[in-house]
Amino acid sequence: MATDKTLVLHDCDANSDDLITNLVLRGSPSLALIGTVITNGLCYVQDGYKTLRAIEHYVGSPEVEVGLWAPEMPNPFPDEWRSDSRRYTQLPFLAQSLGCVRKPQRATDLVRRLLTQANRPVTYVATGPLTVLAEVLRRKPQLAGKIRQVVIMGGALRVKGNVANGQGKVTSVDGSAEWNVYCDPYAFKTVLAYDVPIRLISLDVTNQLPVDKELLERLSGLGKTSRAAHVAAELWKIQADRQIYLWDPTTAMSLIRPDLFRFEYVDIDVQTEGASLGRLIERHPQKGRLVELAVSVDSKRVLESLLAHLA
Ligand SMILES: [Ca+2]
Repeated sequence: MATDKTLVLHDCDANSDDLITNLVLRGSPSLALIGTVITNGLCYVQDGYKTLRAIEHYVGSPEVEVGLWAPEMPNPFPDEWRSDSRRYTQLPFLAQSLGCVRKPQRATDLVRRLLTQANRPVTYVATGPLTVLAEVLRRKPQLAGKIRQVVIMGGALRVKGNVANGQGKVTSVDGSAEWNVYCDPYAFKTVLAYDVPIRLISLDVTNQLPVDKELLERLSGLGKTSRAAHVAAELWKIQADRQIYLWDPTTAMSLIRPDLFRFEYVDIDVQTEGASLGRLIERHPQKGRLVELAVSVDSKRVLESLLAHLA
């Protein structure tokens, strides 16, 4: 493996944008994806695993090591959204590839081993709840030294959140939290306590990047010659009736094209109780945990670059 490539571990929850992000991370010449973790966030983990393997086979990508986190989350995503992962397994073009599924590993075992074995620090791209990373660091804090940066899709700092009453089992929230953090705010809090550089791609920037009709049409066009673009178009078509954004792909693009983002260093904390459970709060300098927050994005160029990666 070329030593100039950034080693990447992708910790995801296998919804459409995670699976597309996984393809982008695999395809980027500057990155080397060493493993993938799937948690029971915005998916049912076994369905998510099957789909990830089927996509891998369909696009002809080399197998990566995959670990699963099967326990339920403290604040699960709505079943209605998680059921999308069942619908992906029924996509006709993936039917043949679904036969190629091997037994997965345990997420925490995989992350621990990959970080231990890595010959240089690893970039940990988290596009779901931080449950697995929190668990790994709690048990083996010295592994923090093997992490170059944790790049997280999560939070809403200067905009409102996307967790609302009436979504699944959610009641009594004030709408300030973002789903990935809300799903396991305790894990997020735990990760903040370790000495690892953190980059946050929050709703503050992903709100500028909706998955709209024009994007789907362009992907469908590219899908005539690119299997990766075909996968992206077909996965997102399943969610065409919901307002979704390029949450996770934007997070990957912040790694591949950081020049298209403007970052600020801010001190943050996370609420772990009450109606603002999972909300991220900015603190006065040195009163919170310093993170690198993306505060603006060149959304047009991020979109073009993403499409180029999928073409
Ligand atoms: Ca996700």
